[in-house]
Amino acid sequence: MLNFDGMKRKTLGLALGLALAAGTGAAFAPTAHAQEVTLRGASMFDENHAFTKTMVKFAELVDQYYDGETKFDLRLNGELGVEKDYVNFLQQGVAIDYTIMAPSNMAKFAPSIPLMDMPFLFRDLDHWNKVLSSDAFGPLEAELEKNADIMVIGYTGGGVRNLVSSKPITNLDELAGHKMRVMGAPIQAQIFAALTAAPSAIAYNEVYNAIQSGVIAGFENEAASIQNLKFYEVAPNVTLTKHTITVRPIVMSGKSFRKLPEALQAAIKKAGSEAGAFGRELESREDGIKLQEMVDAGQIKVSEFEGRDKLLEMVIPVQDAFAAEINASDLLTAVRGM
Ligand code: MAV
Repeated sequence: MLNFDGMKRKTLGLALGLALAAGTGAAFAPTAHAQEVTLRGASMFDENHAFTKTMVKFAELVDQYYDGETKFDLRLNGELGVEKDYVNFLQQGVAIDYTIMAPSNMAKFAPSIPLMDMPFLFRDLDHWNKVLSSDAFGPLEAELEKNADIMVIGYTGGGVRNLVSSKPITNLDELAGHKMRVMGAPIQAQIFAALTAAPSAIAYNEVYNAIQSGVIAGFENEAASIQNLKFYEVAPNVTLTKHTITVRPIVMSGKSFRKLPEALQAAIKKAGSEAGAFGRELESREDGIKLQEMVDAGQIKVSEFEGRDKLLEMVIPVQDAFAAEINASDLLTAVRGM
């Protein structure tokens, strides 16, 4: 098994994620040395993606804040599946101990959590920053912990999600009936249905083929991931709907966490929060740069969406209804008012 242990191997990259340990059960595995702990993480991307870099940073910080020996076994390139698999693993306390996850991929356990990444929630990066530095999402975290035994130990994200499609979609007429993939949480489909598109929930690792074979005509995503997974090869049109600024919790299985020494638990919480800040700065700073890199490389063509303000109007009632359904109307009002 290829491990990298935090500070000890800073030149992580290439060796990562190559080995598949057959039959790995519990990810938390005390090794031959009584005190040594191995924590397994998972990334859908390679070592260049902000999520992977954030998890590497997390490992370095834990190593810095904890005196004992901790090994980090971070599997890359979707070797352990995609987020909708990770959420099951974390809930059951098997296969992985920590990862970074879209709230909308945790909806099956905690119906309220997708409010965090509901499209058109944030006005701009300042608003997003303000909300993430408050404890506004505390009740949503609590439901996740109670229902799924999954702990939020930090927040990363900061990518802007746009429409990504095989043909240009630049106004409401072109959006009408547009077959597009959305994440699994019902609110995601409801929002895009309200915009008159034809959304369907498809697993992330099936999106590329679904577009290539014409089952769908596009999806929506942020620059870091479009670039990392080369979605531009099948969907070279990016329309700046800017409908989401991503919120991506760094999450850990409660079952794994409780097995750890107290001092390591404390180090993990501190490291999670700081790695989150690192990741937010990184991805939000790189977002526009990555979009431009893809333009310059002739990989994508970027268009504005005519009448973007109209979209906002169309989704407000859907956002309100969702918040009411999960008893979070006050929370939504508070977030909007920040
Ligand atoms: C991007 O790769 C990330 O935001 C990731 O967290 C999501 O799961 C993914 O998109 C997706 O759309 O499913």
